[in-house]
Amino acid sequence: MKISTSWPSLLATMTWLSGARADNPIVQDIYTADPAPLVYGDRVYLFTGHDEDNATTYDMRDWRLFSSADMVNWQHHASPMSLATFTWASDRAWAGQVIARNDKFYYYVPVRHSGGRMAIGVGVSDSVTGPYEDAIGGPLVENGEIDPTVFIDDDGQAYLYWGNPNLWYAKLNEDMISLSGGATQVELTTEGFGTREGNPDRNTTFEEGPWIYKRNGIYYLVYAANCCAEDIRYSTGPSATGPWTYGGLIMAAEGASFTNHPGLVDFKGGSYFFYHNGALPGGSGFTRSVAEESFAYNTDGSIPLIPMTTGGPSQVGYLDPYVRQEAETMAWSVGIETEDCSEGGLNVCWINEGDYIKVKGVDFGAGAASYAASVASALAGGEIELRIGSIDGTLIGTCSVPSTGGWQSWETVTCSVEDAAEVQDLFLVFRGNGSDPLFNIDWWQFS
Ligand code: FUB
Repeated sequence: MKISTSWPSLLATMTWLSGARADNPIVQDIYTADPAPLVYGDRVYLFTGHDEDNATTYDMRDWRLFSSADMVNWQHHASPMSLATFTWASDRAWAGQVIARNDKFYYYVPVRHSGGRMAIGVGVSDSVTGPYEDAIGGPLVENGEIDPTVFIDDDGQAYLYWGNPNLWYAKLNEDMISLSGGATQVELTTEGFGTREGNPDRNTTFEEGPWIYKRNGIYYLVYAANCCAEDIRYSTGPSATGPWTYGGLIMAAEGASFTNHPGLVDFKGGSYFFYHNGALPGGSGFTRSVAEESFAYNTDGSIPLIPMTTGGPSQVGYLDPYVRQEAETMAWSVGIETEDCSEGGLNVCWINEGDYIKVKGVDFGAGAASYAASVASALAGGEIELRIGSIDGTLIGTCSVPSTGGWQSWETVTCSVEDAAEVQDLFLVFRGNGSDPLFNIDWWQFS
């Protein structure tokens, strides 16, 4: 999605972007949906669905992945899995979740069985970032319902929950790719899932998108509730199979998307709630964007009401500019896109005059003396302005980017840097002539 550089000035007039922090939604260059965060090592890996540009119905063909060590700067990764992974599936790359076990990663997703009904497939990979392969060669579950969530209890038993309009669970064998026994339908009682008004066919608030986990001895089932628009509610229980007790509203229906979808994790001492809305330009129920909020559980374990914000969480740990940073690591961007890079991973592309990338909370320490970046250009190239604080903040350096003879012909350029010390928000502001793309960037590093 090529968002015009003019849209921030339009949005600047809106109060929701007027604060110093405006890092929601997390991804600005494509539409993302159905967040599924996974804490692994010292990072949060955020798996999402992907709404195609200009979609007017669900048009979802692959899944996307982003990761962060500080909850504000997100590295974009190559797509970990797509519909093509499941040769038996035709469409609807919908809401999934990844879990780690047996030194592997398992990605449970709903897709439509070719010519048939919705089913749940499972991808497997040796690496959290994928690529994921079809673990079975066919559906793990097929009952026309969607939105798998997966959880491994303290005793090692894994559970898969899913469903819309019903709610189901099954135990997974230790191989994570077969069921232990059959599927059980959860009885949707108003004690367990609250009362829905005005829909005699669905008298509880449960709609879809369950997210199961355990925290401090309490089992949580968070889900998209009511319809439409959906809000987010939750239930708690004494075991992974309930019985469930309705807990209340977490996030009200708001934000220009008629669906929402929860994903919750604890990371570096904080609690985080991921969801989606239609906050990007062109946003709607079919062109959604994933966002995040930090929150604190109440002392009894209940979850407070969490409003959608454009600020998002505070940063947990600063970014080190003295190690190689992928250019596709950012808190915010305007105008750029990402693509598969011949050197591996992704590179930033479709850079035009005035586009920029914001990297938040960069710890320059005593000071930086120079900047290096790996760049490529089939056309004229341009300049990378290094600015502090804002897109027109203090200029600490300017790097010239030559034509390198190809969009994947990489050269390292360097430039000197002055007045960069302590913790700063870094803006890479791209300059050049004309309307053609200027250059690509793979990575950068200060010294
Ligand atoms: O993204 C497609 C579907 O919309 C998901 O599977 C649901 O949870 C809803 O978000």
